Amino acid sequence: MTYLAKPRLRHPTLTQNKVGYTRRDYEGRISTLCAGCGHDSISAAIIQACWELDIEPHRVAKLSGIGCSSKTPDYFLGASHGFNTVHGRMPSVLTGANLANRDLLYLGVSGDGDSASIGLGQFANAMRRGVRMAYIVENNGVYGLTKGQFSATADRGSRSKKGVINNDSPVDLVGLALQLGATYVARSFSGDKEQLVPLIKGAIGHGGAAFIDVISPCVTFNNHGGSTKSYDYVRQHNEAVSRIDFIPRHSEITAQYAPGEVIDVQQHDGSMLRLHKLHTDYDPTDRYAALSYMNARQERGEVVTGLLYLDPQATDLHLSLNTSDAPLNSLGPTALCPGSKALEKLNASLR
Ligand SMILES: Cc1ncc(C[n+]2csc(CCOP(=O)(O)OP(=O)(O)O)c2C)c(N)n1
Ligand code: SF4
Ligand SMILES: [Mg+2]
Repeated sequence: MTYLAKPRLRHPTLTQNKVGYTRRDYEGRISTLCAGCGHDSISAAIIQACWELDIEPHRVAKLSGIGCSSKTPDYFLGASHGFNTVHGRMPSVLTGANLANRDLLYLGVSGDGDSASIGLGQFANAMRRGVRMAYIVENNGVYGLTKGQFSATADRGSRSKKGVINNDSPVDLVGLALQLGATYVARSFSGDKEQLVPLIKGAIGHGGAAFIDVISPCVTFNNHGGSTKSYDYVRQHNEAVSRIDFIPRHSEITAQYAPGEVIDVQQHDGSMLRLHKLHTDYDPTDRYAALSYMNARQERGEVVTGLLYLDPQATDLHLSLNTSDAPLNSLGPTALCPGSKALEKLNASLR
């Protein structure tokens, strides 16, 4: 048996959100991952974020590749659309689905092997083209599913469980996302739900390519001394540059702050992100300053977390391609096939 269904029995007094669902309605099957795996905490954060956002589960499409991380969509949002694609190919399948139906909210779930090794080209192009989605990489520095080989995000000098030293330079997905044009870039830690839940909410409400790199320790293959993706290492080196409050649409904003202390950004869906700067020298609206700050801190072994970059004017692929507002499956024959006269006109324009 490869999965375990959850019993449907639920307590009648469970709190419901504004659309009438309990938190249980956002869960999936029982996880078969190793006990203590960071990925399960990320699933819990996604469940929490979607429940608090009052999202109707059928409005979400969750897509993933292959890996322990890519298995996780089975463990949350059991009533949503889902597509477990081929290893490293989630971004292109998600792009196609998104172009066919922009009404859904897209969650791309991937691993460091899935996105930084085999799927690096796919990751890069999804970021570059501004595909609207919340792209979450559950980053443990190893290929967990195939028994713990170093992945492309493993830091140079880090040590495997068997004592092998990694001599290769790491791929920094956050740095790449910044360079390639992602308009919402964050890093978090699976052990910090307080930070992760608002970051996921912000990514879901964002109007373009939103990327979150979540350090997510693999307890079975990469949680020892010498690993830079272990619980201990990340707890000791975690340096948060910002804290965000997610303010839902139509909520009253009451607290006042001194100028420079917070940055308020209106999101695509009408919600507001209030960014509290924890480091005064960090500017999350300047892509290149953010990149150089991150590089400098990374050199010192720090794991910089928080909302690292946000473009308040984000746009997405639909805008640049001028696509139909309505999902393709809702278009009638006349819209889909405008007839021979329209075809002649189009051909003439291309001669
Ligand atoms: C085309 C292809 N190549 C290789 C594999 C074998 N494979 C399965 S999962 C995986 C790596 C998964 O690593 P990651 O994405 O980091 O996920 P994790 O298990 O660590 O969460 C590999 C190499 C595969 N399934 N398909
Ligand atoms: S092998 Fe690692 S990544 Fe996979 S479920 Fe176990 S702890 Fe998680
Ligand atoms: Mg991995």
